[in-house]
Amino acid sequence: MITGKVLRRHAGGYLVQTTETNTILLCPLRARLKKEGVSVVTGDDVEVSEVELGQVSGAQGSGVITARLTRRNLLTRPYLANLDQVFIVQSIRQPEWNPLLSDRYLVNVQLELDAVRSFICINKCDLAEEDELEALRKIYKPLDYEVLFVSAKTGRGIEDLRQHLGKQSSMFIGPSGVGKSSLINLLIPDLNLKVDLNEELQVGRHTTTYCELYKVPDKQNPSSDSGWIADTPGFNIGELSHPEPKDVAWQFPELIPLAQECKFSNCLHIVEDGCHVLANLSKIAPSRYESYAVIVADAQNAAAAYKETSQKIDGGSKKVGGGSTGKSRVIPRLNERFRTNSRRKEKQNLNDYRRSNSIDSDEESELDSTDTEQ
Ligand SMILES: Nc1nc2c(ncn2[C@@H]2O[C@H](COP(=O)(O)OP(=O)(O)OP(=O)(O)O)[C@@H](O)[C@H]2O)c(=O)[nH]1
Ligand SMILES: [Mg+2]
Ligand SMILES: [Zn+2]
Repeated sequence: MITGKVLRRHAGGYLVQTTETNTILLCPLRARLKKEGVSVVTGDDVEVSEVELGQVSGAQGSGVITARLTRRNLLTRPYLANLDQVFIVQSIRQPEWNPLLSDRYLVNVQLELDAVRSFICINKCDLAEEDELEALRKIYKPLDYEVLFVSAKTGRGIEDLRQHLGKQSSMFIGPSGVGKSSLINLLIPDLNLKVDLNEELQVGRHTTTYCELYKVPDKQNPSSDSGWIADTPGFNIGELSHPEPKDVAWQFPELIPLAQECKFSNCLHIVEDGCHVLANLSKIAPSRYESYAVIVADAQNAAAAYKETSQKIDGGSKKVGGGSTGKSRVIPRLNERFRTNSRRKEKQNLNDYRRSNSIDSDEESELDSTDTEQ
């Protein structure tokens, strides 16, 4: 049996690197798997058959994916499977360090990938003063997040980063233009990933457009098994799905012990009476509490907007039939303009009309109409 790792989507199939020989094969998904709705994403381990060697589009041969092996985990934004650790990459300048971004990525990764370790990797350190870097480390280190200072320009911290990558499956995640691809180019000689050539740009240009996995060589021992790193397209927090407001505090390690002492168990630590977090704000880094409050507020707004939309949809449908059997159907409600009055509505109108004109019910029986609305 041949197994391999999915590097990325390519030309109607996937590039798969075989485990034994490191051969890169272009493999479509077997039709049966498609029918069964089996999804395959970058990072998945798969079984391959019908292997034929020889140059094909961007690969050393071809094959067919016949099974997806068990997935350890799956991140949905971006789609990546089987991760051991995540490096949240931001630059200190160009674009400017943004605490909310890192905190929002941390919350998302923690919620989706329970047991996966996150690192904060600050790039373009050649553009910063040491004390501002240390100030950031002081915020995150006590929370058990390791902070790495690197520069793809000067090479600072690259070997330390390589040590941390080790033999694990890792990914770089972060906004566009922070230097994710530049760092991978330093880690893997001869790779030459496309990077943005305009160094002064304050916002990225989305140079990387798909997720791809690369093997990172171990410099000390090039023949030994190495780890994987995924380069990903930069994206902003607006593209992430919102957590439930009540789940956010559990993703802030410094809030958890304080939150246990709040008066109400459903306290969101924003305005509530008897909130132990609010009473102890001096113990939390201001940028971290600010991030927490913004993430909760955004999540609440998203939940309210969703509720409003779903109510609007409900208002546009109605239940019909079923009686006491509970087998009613939901059908769309006709727009007011196209609706004929129901018999009940007609009777009501008629009674109103009779009352206001003092007419006896027997006299006007021909005013009854039929119900044409379903
Ligand atoms: N000064 C400085 N510039 C850097 C450093 N690392 C990367 N850059 C520059 O930053 C720009 C963006 O780098 P990329 O590697 O394309 O960034 P990216 O994160 O991959 O961006 P996307 O692919 O758009 O998500 C390029 O012009 C790099 O030359 C660094 O350490 N210092
Ligand atoms: Mg890139
Ligand atoms: Zn509270």
